[in-house]
Formats: sequence, C-alpha cells, structure tokens
Amino acid sequence: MAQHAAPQKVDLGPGFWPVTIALTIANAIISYGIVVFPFESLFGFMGEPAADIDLLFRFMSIVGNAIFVYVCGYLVYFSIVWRRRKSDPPGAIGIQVHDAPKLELWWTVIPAIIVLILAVFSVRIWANLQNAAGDVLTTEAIGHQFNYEFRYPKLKASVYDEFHLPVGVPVTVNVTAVDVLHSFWLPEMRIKADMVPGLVQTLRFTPEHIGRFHIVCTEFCGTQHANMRATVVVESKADFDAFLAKQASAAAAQGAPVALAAGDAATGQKTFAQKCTACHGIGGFAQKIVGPGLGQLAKDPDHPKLVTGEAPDAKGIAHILQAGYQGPDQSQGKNGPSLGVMPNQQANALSAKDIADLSAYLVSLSKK
Ligand code: HEC
Ligand SMILES: [Cu+2]
Repeated sequence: MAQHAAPQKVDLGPGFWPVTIALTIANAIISYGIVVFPFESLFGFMGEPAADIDLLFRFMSIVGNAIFVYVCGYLVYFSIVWRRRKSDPPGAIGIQVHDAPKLELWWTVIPAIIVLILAVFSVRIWANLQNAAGDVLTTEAIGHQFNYEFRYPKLKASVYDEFHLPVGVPVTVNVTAVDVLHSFWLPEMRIKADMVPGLVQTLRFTPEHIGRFHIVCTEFCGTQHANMRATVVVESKADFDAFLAKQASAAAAQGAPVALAAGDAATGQKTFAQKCTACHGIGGFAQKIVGPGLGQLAKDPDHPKLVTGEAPDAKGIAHILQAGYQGPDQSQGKNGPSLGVMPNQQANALSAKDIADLSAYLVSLSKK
C-alpha cells in the first residue's frame, strides 16, 4: 500500500524558509522584550524570593512564546499555501504523511529537555521557599471575613490590617483562617498561600526594602471579598520595636470602661454606616447579612437577649463591641446556633467614643 512505501519527499510550500526566518525574527524580538521587561519596577519588589520567581517566569514565558509563535505562524502559513483550490476535484483530501522517525525523535527530545530544565529550576526555587534562612521572627496571619489578623510572639493582642515587619529579618508566617477560605497573596514578594480553616501553612521570606506593600485576598470569601486587603509595612528594626511597644500599651488600655452616657446616636449612625453595614442591616434579627439584623435589638420577643446572653441594653451592646463574640446564640439557649464571628474592638477599629455612639444608636433604633 502506498502509505508503507519509502517516505515521499514532503513539499513544504514555496514560502516555507522565508516564513521560518520571519517567525524566528519575531520570536527573537518578543523574547528580548520578555528578557528586558521591568517586572521589578512595574510590580514592585519586596525582597527574596521574588527575583528567583521572576527569573522562572521569564524562562517559562520565553519557551511558551516560542511555541506560540511557531505553532500559530505555521498554522496560518500552511492554511494559506495548502488551502483548497477551485481546481481541486470534489472530495479531494490533503497529502497524508506517515512515519517520519526523525521528526518524531526531535519533537520528543526537545520538549523533554525543556520540561527537565523547568523541573530542576522550579524545584530549586520551591526548596528555597521551604527553608529560607531559618525563622528569626515567627508570626501568624489569620483570615477573617473580611480582614486579616496578625499575631506576634511577644504581643498578647492581635494586630489588624497592617502587617509590620522589620527589614532584612527572615520571617516565617503561619497562615490559616477562622471562617471560610481566604488567601494571603503578597504580590511584591510573588508568593501566595491559601488560608484554610483548620490548616496551617508556612510561608518564609525576607523583606529587603523599607516601604508599604500589598496583601490581597484572592479567594472569593463573601460579599466584601473585594475589600479584603491589607498592607505589609516593612520598617527599620527601631521602628518595628517601637510598633511592638505601642501595640502592647494599646492592648493594656483596651477594655477600659466606656463612658456610655456620652454616646451620641446621630454620630453612631454614621459610624455604623462606615464600619458595620458590611455585616449588619437594621432589619429584625432574622435579616442576616453576615451577622444578624440589629434594628430591633431591645424589642424582639423572640430574642430577648443578645447572642452573648447579655441584656440588649447599651451596656450589653458595648460589651460585645469591645470583646467581639463567637459562639452559640445564647438567646436560643446554651446550644443555640453559632452565627459566625463578631469582630472585636480592635478588628473593627473602634475608639471608646465610637462604642458609646454605636450603643446609643442601636438602642435608639429599638425605640422607634
Ligand atoms: C465581619 C462581620 C461583622 C462586622 C464587621 C460587625 N459584626 Fe456585629 N456581629 C457579627 C456576627 C457574625 C454576629 C453574631 C455573632 C455570634 O452570634 O456568634 C454579630 C453580632 C453583633 C451584635 C449582637 C447581636 C444580637 O442580636 O445579639 C451586635 C450588637 C453587633 N454585632 C454590633 C456590631 C456593630 C455595631 C458593628 C460595627 C462596629 C459590627 N457589629 C460589625 C458580624 C459582624
Ligand atoms: Cu477573603
């Protein structure tokens, strides 16, 4: 049969070599563009291992680009050169090429070499990521709907929204979440970890530049997901120590009594609109957003008490605003359903005056 005869000479068409030269030039120009592309100045750079990861990305882009350029280029070229012509008899099919061992050898060997280089390259970077420079400073990053909590070894209270780190100090971050899946992406570090309730994952890196960098949640975690961002503040050792000292004294001042009588409902309404409406509406208890509706706290016969079990007066409200709450809905008995996490004073960034105002506002709603 014809297809088992000696391989016929394959006609590549009239423009094959000029097209190949053109594609090679295009490939070289784009590859040069990838090599000189200013990742660091465009996307920012916080320190190792970002440079390694950029290098890996450049390598992958160059290989991927070459495949794209030649495959698409020849696809277009051959479809034009060997297109169906008016003079072709009806039902004609193209030339069938079989058994080209040389070609098959090359299209196996070259990709195998590329994949091998990629494997060695990326495993090396991955290994660096796992055990970079020990852990001089160990911290925790915890995802919440919808903010980040950070813990430091010498600090009793957590810190929210700003993740302070000393420059040049290798840091280990244990990453987890309390409620749903979140993620902890440091774009200027080129690293990311999913934040999974019940699972602790470790990230290690060394911030090398003083400045402010992004933390972004990249896992859809609820209605306010798009606002779930925080900042890495890389600062000098002295500034970092000052930050720790300030946090420690702020934590000591927390829980100080709030002057409830000074609460102003009108101001409280404004604060509520800024800080609470992501999770609470002012309908009845059952009108849940993330937390329950707060419009009838003091006059709902089905919920005579707060979820904390306290009376729904200014004092009980102020208490849950200070301490936060997560646990059974005690107005439903000891084993009531847990509704989620009510963030504490620090997480909601509330001053004592804010708490007094908010309590006054919420109490006033029930009087309407
Ligand atoms: C991230 C979402 C979230 C934010 C932001 C939030 N809360 Fe809550 N809040 C909750 C959840 C969830 C509960 C229920 C907790 C439970 O039952 O375990 C709750 C409970 C409460 C309760 C008790 C309600 C009851 O019927 O017992 C009050 C009062 C309250 N929040 C006020 C506020 C105020 C005021 C703000 C703004 C400063 C605020 N919350 C911000 C989620 C939130
Ligand atoms: Cu999130």
